Amino acid sequence: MSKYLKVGLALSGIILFGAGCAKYSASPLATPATPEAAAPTAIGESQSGSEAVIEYNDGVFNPDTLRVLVGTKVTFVNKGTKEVWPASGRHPTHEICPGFDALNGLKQGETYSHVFDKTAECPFHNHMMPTEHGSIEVKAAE
Ligand SMILES: [Cu+2]
Repeated sequence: MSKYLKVGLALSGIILFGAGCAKYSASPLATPATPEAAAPTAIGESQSGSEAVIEYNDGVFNPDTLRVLVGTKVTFVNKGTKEVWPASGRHPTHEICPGFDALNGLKQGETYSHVFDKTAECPFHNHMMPTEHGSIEVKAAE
C-alpha cells in the first residue's frame, strides 16, 4: 500500500514538474504587454449582435478583422489625422455588400455606421487608400 502511495506521489511530482516546465517554456513565446495591439492582424468579435466599433488611426484599422452577428451596427471611428472612407469591397465599385459605403471621407473624430442585416463576408477598405483594408464576417444569430 505504502509502495503504491510512494509511486503515486512520485508520478504526481513528475506531472507537476512537467506542467511547470511546459508553462515556463511557453511563456517566452507570448508577446509582452499588449498582444492585440502588437499583432499584425487584430480580430474583433461581437457576440451581442448589437454594436461594434472599428477604429482607424493613420492607416490602421483596429480591429481589421471583425466577426459580428446579423443586425449588428458597426461604427468606424477616425482616431487619426488621415482621412478614411470605409467602403465594402470591391474597389472601386463597392458592390460586395451593397450600402456599406461611407460615401465620403471621414476626418479626425468623425464616424460612419452601417447595420449588417444579412449574413455575408464583407471585405472593406479605405476608398482613399485601397491598400488599407480589412474584413467583416456577418454570421447568423444562433
Ligand atoms: Cu473603394
